[in-house]
Amino acid sequence: MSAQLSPIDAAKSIAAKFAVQFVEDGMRVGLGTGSTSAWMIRYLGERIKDDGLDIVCVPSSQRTAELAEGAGIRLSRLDDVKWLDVTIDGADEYDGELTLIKGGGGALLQEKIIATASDRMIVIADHSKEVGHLGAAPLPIEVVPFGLQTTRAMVEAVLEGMDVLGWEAAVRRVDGSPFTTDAGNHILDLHLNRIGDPRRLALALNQVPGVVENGLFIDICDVVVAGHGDGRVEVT
Ligand code: ABF
Repeated sequence: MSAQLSPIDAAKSIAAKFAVQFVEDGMRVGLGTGSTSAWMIRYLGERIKDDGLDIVCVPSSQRTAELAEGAGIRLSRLDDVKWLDVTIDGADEYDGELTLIKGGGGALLQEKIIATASDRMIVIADHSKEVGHLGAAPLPIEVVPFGLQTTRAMVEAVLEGMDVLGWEAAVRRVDGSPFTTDAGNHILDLHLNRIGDPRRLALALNQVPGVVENGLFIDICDVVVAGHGDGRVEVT
């Protein structure tokens, strides 16, 4: 690890380095998206090169596919491998039950598909992502482009009946235009401040017709590897 890394980057890097030790020869591995996953991809590439690790990986986004190809990682499609042994991915927040908010990077739909299609999901994060209650980070939801503003209004109406402290659904924009996901959809960022009942909220959001998926990962994550800036790693 380079000496000039910030404490946050050092924490992400050490978590990623620790987690790639869980990957064994012959495994089918889901690759997450984001800056912590970028470290993981780099370390997996090193294990392939240095230890002769023989694995096949499914990327959760186009960005990750490009990084993995650059690291010399063999890629496949989920439909070709059908099931994964393990997925390693980052998160925006995690709580004591290992419930997650994901999707800050806009890849939540494919991330959720590969994590759910895995025997094991390992989250890698800097320890500051741990929270007592989810919701300080915005909760992203992926929505179809058709009727975007109508869907947004329907989502806000759902939020008013939920145990949350904020009710705003904001269209994520890049250079003034709605952000578009790899699947051609848009993202609404829900500013909720505190999510009292993640399970009820996740179910209610997915009932809105234009909503494809929400960024709450419930009963999906098995292990969190949290890194600290001083090189310590905690496994939960
Ligand atoms: C992805 O990357 C997302 O689901 C999550 O939003 C984000 C975590 O970002 P980072 O690793 O850059 O902190 O895993």
